[in-house]
Amino acid sequence: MSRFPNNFYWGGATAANQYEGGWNEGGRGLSASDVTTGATKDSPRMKTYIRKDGTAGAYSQFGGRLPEGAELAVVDGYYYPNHKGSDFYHRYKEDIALFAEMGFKMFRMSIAWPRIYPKGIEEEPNQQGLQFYHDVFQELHKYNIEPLVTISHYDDPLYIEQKLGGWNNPEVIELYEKYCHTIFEEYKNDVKYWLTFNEINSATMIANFVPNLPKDTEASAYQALHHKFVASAKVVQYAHEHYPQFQMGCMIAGLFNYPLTCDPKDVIATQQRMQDYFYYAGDVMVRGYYPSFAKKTWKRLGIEESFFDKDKEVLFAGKVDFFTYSYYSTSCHTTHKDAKKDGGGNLSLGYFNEYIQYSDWGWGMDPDGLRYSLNEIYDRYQVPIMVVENGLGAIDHLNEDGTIHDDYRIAYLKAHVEAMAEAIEDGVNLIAYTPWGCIDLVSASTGEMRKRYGMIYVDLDDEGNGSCDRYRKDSFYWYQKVIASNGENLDF
Ligand code: BGP
Repeated sequence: MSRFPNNFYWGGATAANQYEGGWNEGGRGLSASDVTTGATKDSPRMKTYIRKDGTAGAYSQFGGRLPEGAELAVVDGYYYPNHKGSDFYHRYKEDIALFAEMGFKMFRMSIAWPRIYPKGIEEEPNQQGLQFYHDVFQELHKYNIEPLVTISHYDDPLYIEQKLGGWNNPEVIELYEKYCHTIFEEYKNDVKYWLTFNEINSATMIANFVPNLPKDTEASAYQALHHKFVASAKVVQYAHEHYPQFQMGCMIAGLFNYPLTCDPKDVIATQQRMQDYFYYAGDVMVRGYYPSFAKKTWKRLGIEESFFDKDKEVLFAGKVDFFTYSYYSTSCHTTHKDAKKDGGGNLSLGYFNEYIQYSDWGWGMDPDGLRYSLNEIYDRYQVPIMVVENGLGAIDHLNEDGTIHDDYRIAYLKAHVEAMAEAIEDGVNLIAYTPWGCIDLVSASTGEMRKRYGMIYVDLDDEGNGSCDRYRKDSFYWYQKVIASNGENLDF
């Protein structure tokens, strides 16, 4: 008998900005990822712009600034990997057939807001954009694959970010509501599971990414985050009222931390870090109110409590139905200044853990941490959980005969599937597993193609060269067996 429930959703996850492509087709508008260049793990991605005098330039997305009067723009001479992604826009039928061949029960994808409302402000939605996702959902249903749709995954319309001041402007809440009302009505018969924002808590980690971040920049990130919480709560409430068949979820970046030592100071520092980075957002979205420790953060940042309190009722009325998170790695935290830092990467910003292995991109690989985090989350929230991202970013080699032997990826995934089975035995109500980048796609942190997560290989390199053809990796056949046995046959 399987340790996974019978109706467990096995699947895979993607996001439009990294996978879909077709950036200037079908009436789609621009998003910030369209003006973001490729990079490597050691050099930051850049955003490109045109100055008032017509000259072009670029600044680092970690701490750089747009010069006065300049406008973000696509500039000749730069390469933008997200423009093409993995070309799902033209190849969705082929890809969905491959997902079906693996036995997927669920497919996580996102809708690109600028494909529906190119600038975010239009009165009427873009019909071609609406039609594209109808076609995709139809194709998924042909194979009985349940879509799990992220409404906003790193691709708000550029116009909103650039001309309206982004999420710091409370008017954006209404634009987001309009977008949601449109897609809810349009896809009410196609989509049951929705996630309002991808990794909404990443704003709370901003001080970690940007060295010497000014306090007012951090404060404004928390204010923008509050507007996202309000927007999410409003559309969750709206969905519950109008579409009782919908299940609405949150999506939190799962950076779990351990105390580096048993020094009680490390334990407390780690607890505070988990509160700030993880539970701050989870509590608002699942419990419907800010946790008690939030006040300390607001005070430190000099934001009046009334800024948050005024929306108390809205937040409480828009509690989500289920909890989802991304889980790749864990990190350690300490107050001991001489401790060794861990590998880096876009989420791994803590201290080195000698008990776990690290990937080529410096992400700690820790399947036990998945079991631990599932238990922690379920104890706290008591709602169904989905692990909607997990996986190993690694370099793969395409052999002449079209095979890809990715036993390292199988080992990673196998250990994490085992950890989930253990968590279910611990009593956790886990209902879905959609590993990240089930098909190779552009890395969010580095813009690389060579950092591959997929069970399906996409023949494209970091400069966009290649046939873009798809190949089944060894992990494809392994995952097929896992799904067919409902998580019992993990051999390879
Ligand atoms: C998460 C994002 C994804 C995805 C993943 C892997 O933070 O939600 O969009 O990209 O991380 O990260 P990366 O692509 O940087 O390896």
